Order: sequence, then C-alpha cells, then structure tokens
Amino acid sequence: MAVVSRGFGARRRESDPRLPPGQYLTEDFPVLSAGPTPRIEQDDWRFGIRTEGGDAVSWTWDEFMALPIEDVDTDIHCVTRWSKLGTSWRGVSLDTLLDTVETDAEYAMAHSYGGYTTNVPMEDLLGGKAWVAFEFEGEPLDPEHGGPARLLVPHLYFWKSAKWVRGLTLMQDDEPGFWEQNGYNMHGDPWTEERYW
Ligand SMILES: Nc1nc2c(c(=O)[nH]1)N[C@H]1C(S)=C(S)[C@@H](COP(=O)(O)O)O[C@H]1N2
Ligand SMILES: [Mo]
Repeated sequence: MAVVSRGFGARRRESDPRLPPGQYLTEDFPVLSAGPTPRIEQDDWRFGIRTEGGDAVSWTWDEFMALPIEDVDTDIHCVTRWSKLGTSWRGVSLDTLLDTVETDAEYAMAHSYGGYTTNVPMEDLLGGKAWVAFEFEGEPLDPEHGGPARLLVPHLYFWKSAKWVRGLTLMQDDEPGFWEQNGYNMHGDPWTEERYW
C-alpha cells in the first residue's frame, strides 16, 4: 500500500547520516526568493569586496573567470527543512577572493542585486567552506537560483547563500541581514538547528 511504502521510505531517508536534524530529503531544487528575480547580464555583473578600512576591490565577469575555479560537491540544507544531497557546483573560493584584501574583520555582509543581504562570520567564509558559484550540475546557474552567480556557504542553512550576489562588506561587528532582521539566526548551523532567534 502506498501509505506503508511512503512510511518505509521516509524512515530510511531520515536515517541518512548526511541529513541534519529536522530535515527531509528532496530530489527537486525548490526556488525560494523573497522578491522578483533580477536579470543581470554577465557584462553588467560585478563582484566587489569593501573592507572595514574602506579599501575596495572588484572583478568583472571576465576577470572573475580568470581566477582559480573549483568544483564543489556538497549537500545543501534549507531552514524550511528540505535538504538536497550531492549537488555539484563550480565557483571561486572565498579564500581566493578574500586573499586580495587586508582585513581584520570578523564578519561579512553579503549584498545581492535586488537588495537582499545576509551576514556571515568570516570564519565561515574562509578555509574552503564558501564559494561564489556560477554553475550548477554542469550548467550556468539559472537566474531563479541566483545566476549569474550566487554565494554558496553549504555548511550553513541555505538562506546564507545569497543569490545574485554582488559583493561583501567586511565588518568588525556582526549586523543582521534581511532574514536575520526578520527572525532568522545570526549564524545558521543546520547541525545544531540554529534556525531562528
Ligand atoms: N538574493 C537572495 N538570495 C537568497 C534568497 C533571496 O530571497 N534573495 N533566499 C535565500 C533562501 S531563504 C534560500 S533557502 C535559498 C534558496 O535558494 P534556491 O532558490 O536556489 O533554492 O536562497 C537564499 N538566497
Ligand atoms: Mo530558506
């Protein structure tokens, strides 16, 4: 019976050690956007970093593509409880990008085309844990999923992975971004269920 096999399936999937507490698996890739999808041409896209001291660096699309590009295979976890295992991305490591500036900042605010913001501690951006990604499953990133490029911080809940990312502002003190002002956690670790305030 359908009800019985769904039950077995759910139990088997929920025991997957890659699944954080309170999450369920999904095969599709839901779109979650707080507003309309901004349409940014690659030629118009820029990615910039501004330090707490006021220094600024930025890349055009072509300059960005000349940086070392990494393949990333990772699981992603949305605070609305879906998780997707074994997704593959290509992007530039935040280690590469942040290496170009001098900073003692402890936090970063990610800014997106369209106005979305989200705050992330620097230690969650460094050490091979975060990328600016522009390909998903071997294809250019769909606009709905943040194309031309989005932040990818897969070890935190997916709202930290700002779509249509345009830059980072580095900060000494933590400040809430869009969802963080609306009740989401300042950090967002899925393994300890840092979902809300
Ligand atoms: N710019 C922007 N980035 C965003 C969002 C958004 O509304 N705007 N939503 C966040 C949330 S809550 C989630 S779960 C993921 C969803 O990404 P997806 O639509 O590619 O699944 O994007 C995050 N990044
Ligand atoms: Mo989300």
